[in-house]
Amino acid sequence: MHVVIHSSGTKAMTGKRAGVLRFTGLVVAAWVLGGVWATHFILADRDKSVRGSEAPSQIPIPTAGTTKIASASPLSPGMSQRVQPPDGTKPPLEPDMVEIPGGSFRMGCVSGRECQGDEHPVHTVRIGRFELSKYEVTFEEYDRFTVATGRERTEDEGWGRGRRPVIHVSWEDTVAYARWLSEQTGKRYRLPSEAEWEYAARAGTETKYHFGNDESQLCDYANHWDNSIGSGAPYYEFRNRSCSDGVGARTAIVGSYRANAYGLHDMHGNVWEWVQDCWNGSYRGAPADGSAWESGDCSDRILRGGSWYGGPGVLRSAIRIWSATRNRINLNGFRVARTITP
Ligand SMILES: [Ca+2]
Ligand SMILES: [Ca+2]
Repeated sequence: MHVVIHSSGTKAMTGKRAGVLRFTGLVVAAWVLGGVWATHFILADRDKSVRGSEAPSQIPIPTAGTTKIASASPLSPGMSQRVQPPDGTKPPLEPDMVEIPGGSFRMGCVSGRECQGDEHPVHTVRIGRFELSKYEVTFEEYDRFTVATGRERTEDEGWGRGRRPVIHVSWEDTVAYARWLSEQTGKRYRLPSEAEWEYAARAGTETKYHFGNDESQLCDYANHWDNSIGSGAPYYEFRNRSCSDGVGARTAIVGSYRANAYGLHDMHGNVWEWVQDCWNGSYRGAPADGSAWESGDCSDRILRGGSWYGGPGVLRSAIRIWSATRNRINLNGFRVARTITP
C-alpha cells in the first residue's frame, strides 16, 4: 500500500501493489502495479500544513480509460513484444540538441512562491557549457534503442508513439539508453545533472516558471492538469482553472508548446524528467560546480519539471521529486544531455 497525503491533509489514496516513490515527510510511498497510481501531491503541491500528526484518509482511485494514471510495468503481457522498424522514413537516431551557455545561477527556491523544504538552501552553482535535448526523448527515438538491443517494448497507454515522449522508463532504462546512444554515435550522451536541468529550465529567470509567475500562461508553455482534462477526470479540483492547454489526461507531442529562452520545450509539464543525481532531502552539501550529486540515497533518483498530471504548484522550475531507480510509470520520461568535447 502506498499513502499520499492530500494538500488539505484530509485525503490520500492507496494502490494495489506498492513500489516506492517517496516525498520527504509527506508522502510515504506512492505507486501501483496493475492498477492506478496517483497523487495529488503530483497534481497540486505539497502542503507544509500536513506535516506532523494529521493522518491521511483515503479516497477511491479511478481505474479505467484515459483517466488511468499509471499502470503496471514491466509486467503487462503485451510489453514483451518487440518493436518493428517503422515503415518508410526512419526517425533520426540522435535527439535535437541545444547548446546551453555556461554561467552561474541561484538554484532552489528563489521565487519565494510555494517553495518546499527540499528546495533549500538556495545556493549558487556554476555551470559549464553543455548541450541538452530540445525535447523530451520520444518513442521514435527510444524504440530504436529497444529494437536494437532486444529490450522490452515500452508501453504507450494507447496514446500513440512517434513524437510523444517515451513513458514507463525507469532511471536505469534512461541511463542504458544514453550509454547505447553514446556507443552508437561516439558522442557523450548522458542524463543532465539536477543543477544543469534547473539552470537550463530557468534560462536566466528566478521566477516561478521560466516565463514568469502567471499560472494562466502555463497553457502556452506546458501540457499539464488544466481545464482540458474534462470534468470527469480524477482530481479535477486540482487542475489549473485559469486556462486550457488543449490536451487532456495524457502526454502531448513534444514541442507542442512554446519554448523557453534557450529554445527548450516542455521543461514544464508533459513528463517528469529523470536526472542523474541521487536523492538528498536538502541542498546542504550539494555540488557547486554543476556536477551530479552522486552520494546520498542513490537507490532513489530525482525527477524534475512536472507532468501532464500536474497542477501549477508542481510545474515550478524549482520543484523536485524522487523515485526508486527501477520505477516505471506513465508520468515519467527524460531528456538527454551531451558533454561538449573541447
Ligand atoms: Ca493538459
Ligand atoms: Ca517535461
